[in-house]
Amino acid sequence: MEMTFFMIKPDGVQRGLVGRIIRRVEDKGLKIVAMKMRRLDQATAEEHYAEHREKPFFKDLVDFIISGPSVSMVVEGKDVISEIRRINGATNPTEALPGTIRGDFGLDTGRNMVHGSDSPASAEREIALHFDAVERIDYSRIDEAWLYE
Ligand code: IDP
Ligand code: MG
Repeated sequence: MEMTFFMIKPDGVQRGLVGRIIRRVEDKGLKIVAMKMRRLDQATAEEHYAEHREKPFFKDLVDFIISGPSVSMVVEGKDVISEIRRINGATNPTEALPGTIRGDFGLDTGRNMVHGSDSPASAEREIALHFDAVERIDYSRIDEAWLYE
């Protein structure tokens, strides 16, 4: 089964959307196998967004992501990397379709509430950056036999 790194950014926490966002992940049948709330430190935030280091928005992005608590998860399921990105919606919330998190709750690219890994290589890198292996719980969900054929 595939795994991805999923994060509710500080705006999602401040706006009281944590429960509603997690609900969308659970409703889809995707399994949360690790979860924690913390405030990211500067070095971890810069490493997380390393691919954007040269972009003009990099400093604002890092400042924002460390500005308050965020909720990080490892999520597991069939095609979970692309499924989470579909649930998140397009990067710019004004282009994200209704029914997606960004489409339903956001208006600004710099305040788009959620992060999801964009490839298997990113997922592996981001999971290792944010979680120790012992923080991931290997368990079965009772609905799995009815979710997958
Ligand atoms: P993604 O989160 O949909 O994968 P990326 O292109 O990887 O989008 O960008 C990472 C994050 O950087 C975005 O989620 C958004 O918060 C921020 N970002 C991306 N492009 C811009 C921009 O043009 N202005 C401000 N912030 C941006
Ligand atoms: Mg990205």
